[in-house]
Amino acid sequence: RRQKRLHPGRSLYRALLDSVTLSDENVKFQIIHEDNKVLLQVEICEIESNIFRLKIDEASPLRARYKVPDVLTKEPTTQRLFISQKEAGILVLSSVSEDYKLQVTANPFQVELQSKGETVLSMNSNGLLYFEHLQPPPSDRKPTAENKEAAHDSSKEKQEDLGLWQEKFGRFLDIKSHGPSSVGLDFSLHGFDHVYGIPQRTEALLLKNTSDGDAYRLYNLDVFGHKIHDKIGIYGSVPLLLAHKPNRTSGIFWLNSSETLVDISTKAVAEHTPSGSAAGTAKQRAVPLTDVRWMSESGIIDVFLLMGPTAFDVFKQFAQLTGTQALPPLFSLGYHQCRWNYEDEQDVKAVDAGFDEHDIPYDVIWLDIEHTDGKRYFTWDKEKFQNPRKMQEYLRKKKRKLVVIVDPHIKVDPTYTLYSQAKGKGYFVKDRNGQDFEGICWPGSSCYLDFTNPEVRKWYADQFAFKTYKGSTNILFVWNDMNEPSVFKGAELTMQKDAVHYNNWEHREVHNLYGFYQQMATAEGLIRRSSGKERPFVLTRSFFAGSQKYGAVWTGDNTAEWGYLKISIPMLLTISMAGISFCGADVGGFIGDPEPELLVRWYQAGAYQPFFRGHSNMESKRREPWLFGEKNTQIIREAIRQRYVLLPYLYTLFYRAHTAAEPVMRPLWVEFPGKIETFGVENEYMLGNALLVHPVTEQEAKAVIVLLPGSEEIWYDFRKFKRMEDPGILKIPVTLENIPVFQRGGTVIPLKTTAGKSTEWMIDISYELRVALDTEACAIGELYLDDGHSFQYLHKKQFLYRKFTFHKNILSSSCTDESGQYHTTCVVERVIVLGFGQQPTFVTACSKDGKEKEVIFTYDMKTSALTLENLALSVDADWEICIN
Ligand code: MIG
Repeated sequence: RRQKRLHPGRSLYRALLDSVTLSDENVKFQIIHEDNKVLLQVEICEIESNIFRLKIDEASPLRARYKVPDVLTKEPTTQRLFISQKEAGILVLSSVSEDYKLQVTANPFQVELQSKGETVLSMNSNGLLYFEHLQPPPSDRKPTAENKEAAHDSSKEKQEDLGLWQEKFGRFLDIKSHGPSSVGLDFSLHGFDHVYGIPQRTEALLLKNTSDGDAYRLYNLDVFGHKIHDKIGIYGSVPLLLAHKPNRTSGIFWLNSSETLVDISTKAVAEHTPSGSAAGTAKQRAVPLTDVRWMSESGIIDVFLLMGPTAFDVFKQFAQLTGTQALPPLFSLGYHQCRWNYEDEQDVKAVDAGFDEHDIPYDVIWLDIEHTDGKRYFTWDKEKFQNPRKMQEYLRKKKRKLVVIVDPHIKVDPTYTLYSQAKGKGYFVKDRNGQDFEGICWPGSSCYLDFTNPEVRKWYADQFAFKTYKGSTNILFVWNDMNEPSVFKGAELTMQKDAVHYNNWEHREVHNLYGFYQQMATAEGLIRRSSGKERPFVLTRSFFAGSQKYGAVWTGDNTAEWGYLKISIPMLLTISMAGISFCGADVGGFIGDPEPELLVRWYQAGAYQPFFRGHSNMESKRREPWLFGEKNTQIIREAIRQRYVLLPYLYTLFYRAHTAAEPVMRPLWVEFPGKIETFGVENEYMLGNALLVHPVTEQEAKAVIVLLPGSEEIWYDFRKFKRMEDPGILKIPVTLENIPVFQRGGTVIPLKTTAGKSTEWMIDISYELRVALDTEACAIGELYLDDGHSFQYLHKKQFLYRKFTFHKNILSSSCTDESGQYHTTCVVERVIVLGFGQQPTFVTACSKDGKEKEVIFTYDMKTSALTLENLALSVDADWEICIN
């Protein structure tokens, strides 16, 4: 409300260019507000690989302002900027390469960022830089003339209006003991009218103009039964916005963990382009411009400008700052069966047996809050789970895993060790009076662990040690829920902003980090219980920038309705673009009962999404995949089996996400950055660079309208192998059996030749390579392989990273990364070449040692698919297949 009183116009901030200092790390200068005369310190630096950072803090604050810790993986490596011009109120800074220039205008203060002469973005050009300096509370002020005025300002009426020192929210009173401290800044993105990002909400892929309504909000909240198409933030926040135009992608990363609002407005502006003629006449054309205004409740301004220029560069730049996706253990890419709740040991065994009985693969069964002794996490209900270790041994023999829920609220109960220990050590978040903050959650009265404290995180991590966590084994992994944090009967169902954390920071400063820290501590705990050997799996509901380092996220409590299936695609794409590749939505919809058709369609979509878990609410009917009649069981079985067959490709994509920050699931425009028709597509997506997936999200659909982009591309039906006529917009008939999936010409996809009961049952199953030829009859692809669960790939370089190239009718297998070694007896059994021009006469396979053998093949004239069988070529060796 206070910031919104500042309207676009001439900024009252002026840069004091005399104060400029330049070092290897940064350029610093001060700016002053013409009215209140408060000095702010501006720091600009260039970070290697086309990132610029702008920081604004008070020059001499009354007390330190909150600066988000632990999100950046390290202090970024800076590059020296040069002053290339300093005169008449203008300061121009150049990067070493001279590709980028930052032009600082003194009065009013503005910064413009140019790339090779092209203005990409400017800051404070709408004059919306806003910075509330810290002040002593009105009661402490000496009655000077100026302060009298200030005291008058904070008269009761004004206070209630603007909430400077306290604010009411319903029946809640937020006391702001440090007073107003909000910050804000505007950015103009030149030439851009497509913007994306800033999860999490149930919204479209493209961010909309907010001028006629609410701003986008980043404030982690537990919104049960959230509506579709709402700008309010739900469980997680990543303050990263992406902007795209045909020749450029840029990103703005606003590093602030307090409640944040983002206003967006796109318009067309006239641009003068000097013509070449000597007369110097200027042409005018309308170009788009997007204004983005960020406003945060507190903290400092610390913003990273990710200059791309490609989308993949922006993803890398963001990962350079916040880390890449953790490499998941392979089992966690299988199918997960969850429910609130699987009742007891018998229930777990029965569900497990059901999968085998119905020949449906799955990897993990989940236990929700009811498995505990009265919602005391790290314990078991003694009646229902009398022998949790034995139950886990049973699952282990079946080569399956268990995930249990561990929430951040701790039951107030002096006989509960976790509570009494934490209480004794002072590990809970405090209320504004210094008492342990108590809220209501599942266990009733609860305290909340202060995960912002590193000592608490260490202690918490230790709780996962096998000897401490009774009844846990190394097949048990963890699910962190309710970590926004959710506080029943709290303001907006969360913690009061005036609660107090480690180092006396108020909750308002750290709110959006709470879930991030819990998942960090949990992942650390799972790593530590294995003495650093095993990869953790932790699913979290709340998240922040950088959560990708610790595991997976899901989209929370969706509803079993078609609209939620549909919106899950843009939601997952948005989370993926914000660095978190390992994401998924509850298959079937958490709330309510899906009709069988919806459930089937959801399984078919989920099978081609990164995190694949069926889940359902307590009140909903049982929903195991075999409960909906023979035909539906058959279709769901097939969808899940397709997922398992696809795992080698998916795991390879995760390796790319882990090492090169490429999102596993990505919007079409990322792969086709020059094709404007893809920019808003959100009903289909790319899985890696090779598969285009178009889930069916309409009831009783007989056909879907698919966009196959790229006039120079060839697309193949992934199941029927046939080449699609021409790219463009196609009407594709559908049946309930399948959703449309297409392979892009020019790619090779590694698959397993069949599915098994779980990922661990599939280790020895042979591979198939799906080679889809492009217009030049070429294709390339990769396969990444390791033990699937440990850190040996990292510490001992025990992995295989293979490359498959199809060129001039030769398919060759070679090594992509010689530094890695991993032995497998697994073979490539089958190769299918899609779009092969004519029936070959003979085909041979030769290994590097010169052994040659003839290959059995079949050629299908109708589809032009060439199938090579019984190959038995080692996965870990070089070889060639020659087609004549
Ligand atoms: O508000 O633990 O989103 O997946 O089953 C309900 C019970 C609390 C919310 C999670 C949901 C989970 C449920 N939890």
